[in-house]
Amino acid sequence: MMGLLTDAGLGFDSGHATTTTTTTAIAATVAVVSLSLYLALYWMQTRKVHPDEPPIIASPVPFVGQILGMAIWGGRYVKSIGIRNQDKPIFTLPLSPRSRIYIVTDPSLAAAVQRASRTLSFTPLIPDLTKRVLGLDDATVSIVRQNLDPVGAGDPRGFLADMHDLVYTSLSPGEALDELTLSAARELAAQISSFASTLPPEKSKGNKISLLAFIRALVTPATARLLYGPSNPLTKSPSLAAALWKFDAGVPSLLLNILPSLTARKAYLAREALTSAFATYLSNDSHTQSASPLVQKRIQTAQRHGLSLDGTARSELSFLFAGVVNTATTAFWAVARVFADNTQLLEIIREEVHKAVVVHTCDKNDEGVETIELDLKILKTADCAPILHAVLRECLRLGSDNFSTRLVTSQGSSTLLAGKWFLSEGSVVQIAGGVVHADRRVWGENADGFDYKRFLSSAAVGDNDNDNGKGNGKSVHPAAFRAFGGGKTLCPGRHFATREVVALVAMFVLMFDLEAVDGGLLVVPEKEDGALPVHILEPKGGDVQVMIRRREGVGRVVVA
Ligand code: HEM
Ligand SMILES: *[C@@H]1O[C@H](CO)[C@@H](O)[C@H](O)[C@H]1NC(C)=O
Ligand SMILES: CC(=O)N[C@H]1CO[C@H](CO)[C@@H](O)[C@@H]1O
Repeated sequence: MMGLLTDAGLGFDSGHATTTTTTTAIAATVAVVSLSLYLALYWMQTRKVHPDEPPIIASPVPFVGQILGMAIWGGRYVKSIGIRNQDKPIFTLPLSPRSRIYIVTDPSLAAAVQRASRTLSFTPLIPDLTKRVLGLDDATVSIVRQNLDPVGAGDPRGFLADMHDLVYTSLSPGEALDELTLSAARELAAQISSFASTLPPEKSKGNKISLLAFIRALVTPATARLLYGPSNPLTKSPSLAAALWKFDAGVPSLLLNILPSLTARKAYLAREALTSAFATYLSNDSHTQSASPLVQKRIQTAQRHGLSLDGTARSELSFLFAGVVNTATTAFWAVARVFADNTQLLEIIREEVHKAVVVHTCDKNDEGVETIELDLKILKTADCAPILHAVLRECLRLGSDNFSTRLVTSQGSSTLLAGKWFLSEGSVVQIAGGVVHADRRVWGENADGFDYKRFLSSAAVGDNDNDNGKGNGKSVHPAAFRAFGGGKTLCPGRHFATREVVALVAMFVLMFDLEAVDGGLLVVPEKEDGALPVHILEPKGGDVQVMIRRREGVGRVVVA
């Protein structure tokens, strides 16, 4: 650069020599100063705040580069750094000389982060996150902020702590969960049966559908109905189901919070439409009386803590969102995998599911087709339906690049993570699910590919909490499966979601045949990992078109 300028200067006639020399000198000075500044910044970003701070990954563009990388490449940015640095169980991305993000990629260190829930906590981040994403007003945020982390039994409990306990208790295995699962499966069965009755008789080519949109259109109203009862906002106004997905698509932009009413306009408008529909729903007792017991208790909890109608509406919108979004997208991957596999997976699953078909009635209904009656008890755990459950877990592993986020709330020895790593107060720690899920040392050489067999361990017992199957022939660390988060933020809906998706896939394989549009097996698309991963990843390149056909002799499905 300097050379170029000097050469250019020599080209001018001698009358301008002084000016040229001055220009050259200024240019040289500017260049030297910029270079020094750059080197100083570069050096600064490589400075640890403490000798025990995790290794620093420098960016060619000091500090700003990390943010730019995340903004431009989304989840792929941190994921690719993590994969390139797998020798480091934790590393530092400096955002400024003092603020940093620590990225954890090692399962046992992830477990240590989860255990240190007092000094590495998610809860202090909730008020700001929910404010951004849900648009909570100041009064609601101040209620959300109260007593976030009660420790002893006598400590006052804030709104979030109460809600957290309520949801975890209600969705744990037991009678209430069985009831909820039953109503979910009934809703799905009713919708699937009524769709099946619109399909032309078997042997035709079938109907063309967009698979992801189709499954979302099944799961969204079904979940709204089973949680919020027959007068739920989505049944009253079906266009709101689409609004929920517009809101979903805009969550990363709402999180970034750079002029959301412009940069996330569609999501913003969708969220407001949903909020006002929820407010209308909530203000009429005859609507809420038919909601599920869990939702009725949620509404009472909100009232007890003095949430406004608007605040309660937004809180319930977030619950419906949590209940729908990941479940629907996961169901899409599971259905696609089962029908795309060329290793007889479909036959194997059909055989497995047939164990749960209690009455395969011979009394034909009006249209001369049979009714399938599913017994959910047989499907709900991996004991009886190991392959279906393994397929689901493998879809979750491959589809989840989610980060578990924690704030470092105090400095010094109390945060020497695993007795080794210094973490600076006020920084953010993220367990990078995408990196852990891609780690060959954890999952084996075929970590990139779909292999449900890795989750068919003999230890598969009960509900799915402790079964991570086998990676490299050895059993996988319990914190290595990140799709449901972990520690204090472990998803309370994981059992329910698992059962719901299993029921949905079971109904699909029993009722339908799916093919690629030009015939032959479905092709499972790549996943879109460019966006900020706030949920199970979507297919790259848009939805998948498939031909759907009713299976021979099968008319409708009901749930026992
Ligand atoms: C396949 C489906 C699902 C997946 C992959 C999933 C995943 C997750 C993850 C990763 C988190 C933790 C977020 C974090 O660490 O920051 C979470 C939280 C949560 N999930 Fe799920 N989820 C699913 C289904 C459900 C369902 C069906 C419900 C409810 C009916 C639900 C309710 C919740 C709630 C309420 C939270 C927040 C918990 C809290 O910290 O208080 N999820 N989910
Ligand atoms: C409450 O809902 C019921 C049932 O949908 C309806 O008949 C009634 O008019 C509603 N009440 C108000 C005040 O909107
Ligand atoms: C950091 C991040 O993306 N966390 C998300 C993980 O998944 C849950 C459930 O979908 C979200 O609520 C979090 O925001």
